Amino acid sequence: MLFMISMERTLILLKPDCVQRRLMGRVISRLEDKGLNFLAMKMLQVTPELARQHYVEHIDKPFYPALEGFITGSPILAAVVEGPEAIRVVREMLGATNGRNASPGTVRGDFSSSRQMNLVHASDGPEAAIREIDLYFSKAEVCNYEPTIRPWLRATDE
Ligand code: FUP
Repeated sequence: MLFMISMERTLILLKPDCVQRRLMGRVISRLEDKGLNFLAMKMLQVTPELARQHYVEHIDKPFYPALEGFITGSPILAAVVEGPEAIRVVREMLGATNGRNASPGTVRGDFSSSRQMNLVHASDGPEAAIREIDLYFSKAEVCNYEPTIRPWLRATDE
């Protein structure tokens, strides 16, 4: 049967450390090399209000003030990425939250030695993905297209 694997969209943020360390291209290349499809992308500076909306479940945690200072301190790149099971696949490509615990071969395992400065955010589930994509992008900013290379990325039943 066609389309048994769920096509998903996820929000990724290349955080201030990723931008400042000139790692954007390498992270984007890893996701493109995997066969994921970029549907939207923009740079912005996160405001304290947007930070509070994004990290709403962490607002009362002791580390929140430092996290807000970090995420609002310098520009980020936000993007929407699509692919089969993209939410899980991207999270696994990033590795554990703390770069010091992340496996070699993952983005954080290869490039981060920090819990806070872990380079990239990715949505952790389908509801978070919808909520977060909506926080950063209008409907008109998300391009809906089928990549022409599609037949060479996966079999027709996946
Ligand atoms: P993740 O789902 O991997 O983004 O991680 P969490 O939702 O657990 O945490 C959100 C962000 O808070 C992470 F990017 C790292 C940061 N953080 C800290 O700065 N200090 C902590 O003690 C825990 C998390």
